[in-house]
Amino acid sequence: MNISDYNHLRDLAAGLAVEAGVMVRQGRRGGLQAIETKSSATDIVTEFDKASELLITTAIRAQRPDDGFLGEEGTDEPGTSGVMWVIDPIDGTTNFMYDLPGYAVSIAAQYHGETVAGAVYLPVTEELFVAALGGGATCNGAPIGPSSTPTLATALVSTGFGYSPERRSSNARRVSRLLPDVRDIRRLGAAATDLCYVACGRTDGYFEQWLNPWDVAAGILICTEVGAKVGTYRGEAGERDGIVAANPSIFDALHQAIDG
Ligand code: LIP
Repeated sequence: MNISDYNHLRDLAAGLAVEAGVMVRQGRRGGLQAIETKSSATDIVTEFDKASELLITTAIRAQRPDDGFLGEEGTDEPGTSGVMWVIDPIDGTTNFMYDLPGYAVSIAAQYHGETVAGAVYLPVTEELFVAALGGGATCNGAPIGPSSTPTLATALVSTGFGYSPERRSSNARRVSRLLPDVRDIRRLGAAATDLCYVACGRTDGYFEQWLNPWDVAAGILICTEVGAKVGTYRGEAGERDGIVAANPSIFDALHQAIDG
């Protein structure tokens, strides 16, 4: 695979992220009918999460029958081509349920485990972030880049909370340690949005534990392609590592502040 293959996968992801995003935005206007719960009473899935995943997987399968899929709403197929599509059909479903703007459709293509293309579409603001490995990243076709905020003390940092009470408490402790040392904290409600905002300089940093590949695969590539730094930090109680992303000037300070 080379850059023109990555560009092709990026364009496919981008077209479908917009198509699915427009579908869910229009559907939301008509109200929600089917809201079910998943891992906890606050972890929800709507008929539009499922319809979005179906739209995306059906369209890719028609063009690329040998590719694999990993989707938040249950699509799990290994494929045989080496390409795996990692899909969050609505990242920020709670925002979507409450008709808040921060939700996103996130689609990444991985080749033998490496993310080579990604697209994140924010249907309400109609912003499409895309990246191809080695080819940079854009928002609505324009170049983007991380902020140049020089210190943690002047940084605006976003985070997110998992769905279980224990996970929330553990991140609340981390946030309460960090809060006196930063400009302020935001909880935007969708990891894909958090990462794109770091990539375009709307926030200076972001961290969260307990994320799944579909939340972050496309957003991480969008960050790294514009020079934002992305790393991991030790999760609480030996659990899954957290993800931290930031502009290069504050990355080390933010990483140090949350890792421990
Ligand atoms: C959500 C994230 C959110 C995070 C939640 C959840 P969903 O994804 O993007 O920021 O805090 O734990 O993973 O469930 O709305 O697709």
